[in-house]
Amino acid sequence: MPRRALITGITGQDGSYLAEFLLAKGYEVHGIKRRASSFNTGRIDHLYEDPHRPDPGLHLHYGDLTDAASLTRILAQTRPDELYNLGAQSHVAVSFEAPDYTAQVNALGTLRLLEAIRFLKLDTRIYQASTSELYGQVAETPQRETTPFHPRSPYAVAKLYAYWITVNYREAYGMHASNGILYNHESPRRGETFVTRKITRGLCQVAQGLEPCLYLGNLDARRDWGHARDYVRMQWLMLQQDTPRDYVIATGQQHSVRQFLIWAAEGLGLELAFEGSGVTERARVARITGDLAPSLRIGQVIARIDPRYYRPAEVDSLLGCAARAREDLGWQPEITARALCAEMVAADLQEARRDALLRAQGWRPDRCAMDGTAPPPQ
Ligand code: NDP
Ligand code: GDR
Repeated sequence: MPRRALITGITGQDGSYLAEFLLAKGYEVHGIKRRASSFNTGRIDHLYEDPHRPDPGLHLHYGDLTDAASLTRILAQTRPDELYNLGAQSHVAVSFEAPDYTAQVNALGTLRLLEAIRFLKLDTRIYQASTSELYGQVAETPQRETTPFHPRSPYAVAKLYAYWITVNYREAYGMHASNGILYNHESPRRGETFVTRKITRGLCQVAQGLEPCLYLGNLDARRDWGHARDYVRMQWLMLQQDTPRDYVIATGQQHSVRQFLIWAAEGLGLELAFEGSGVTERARVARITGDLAPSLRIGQVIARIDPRYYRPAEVDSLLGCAARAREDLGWQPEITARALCAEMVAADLQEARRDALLRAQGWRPDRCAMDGTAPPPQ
């Protein structure tokens, strides 16, 4: 019998890499997807087989972390050996706009899953997607599993509840439930509004003449960025241990948002010069090598600050120490932040070139793509 895994958040960045990883290991993979008014399975479409074929590896179920009935039904039907709770309202800035919903999904959604597993008496191992945002205003650097938490957003406070309810069910009911305290991890599949993807996608669009300028918030924030592919391997490893335990997962290297912007520009053959400060800071093109940015000229401003992207409470600096993961699990990240940035630029450049080509043929993005015919070239 193949092992059976259930993934919440399978349509997200991590869910898609984890599904790929588990399918390659021979798992029967089940995923929970939300009902949406348009397709939301773009990241896993390449994994999906016709469900009418005998023994498809991947099965999708409609459900929602705010809906205990759907979670209990899916758990009762699938009886998974392993549950990966990756589903979340995962955007920190958005959590200030929708704090109640964020708590419903991120905090109580986790409780609903744990309680359903307890009620159904399942012998399921549980991975909870915890986060470095728990440390928020950091008490020590680098942070490790023993560092005190000080969350700085409704997102992080909701994740704090999820962290502790996972520990509580482990201690109270002997469940095999573990928290992975993961630092930022990115990839070409990263959501377009997180800063790394916003930078790589935005700069590629600017380079291809699709947008005039990229607008960002706090360039001084520092993060410990890794690659999502490295991090899902660790999620699986945690559930293969005899004893459940919580782990920090990080690269141990820290960079600023400004540095990531500089790397992305370098990937396009651009050298940047920064001028101004605070909300007036901007980045100009100082030198161009190669032909990856055909629309740009020396002196052109390609990135500016928009204070709308500042947060009511910021997490200035995060840096993790993954010594426990290294010692217990033999885990080491393989991809550096710089290589990650290069991979993201390469993927976004391909997309921007395609869009530039379409635009040259008369396609205009100011018209709903679903309306069919594009307006005539101007
Ligand atoms: P994404 O935002 O890419 O994916 C989130 C997933 O959760 C999507 O599949 C989304 O569905 C689903 N989801 C959102 N709301 C609900 C809901 N109400 N019910 C069911 N599913 C829902 O996040 P990542 O893949 O980057 O992150 C995975 C997890 O890890 C998240 O819990 C995140 O908070 C956590 N984390 C992420 C880190 C990172 O750097 N990436 C670091 C630390 C923790 P849909 O596709 O329909 O929107
Ligand atoms: P984060 O990721 O909040 O760390 O949460 P994000 O990429 O959104 O922000 C990182 C830092 O960049 C600064 N920043 C900007 N951020 C965004 N989104 N847009 C901007 O224009 C911008 N300009 C500067 C932010 O202020 C911040 O300091 C991610 C998510 O994946 C969470 O789910 C996860 O838990 C944590 O990482 C670890």
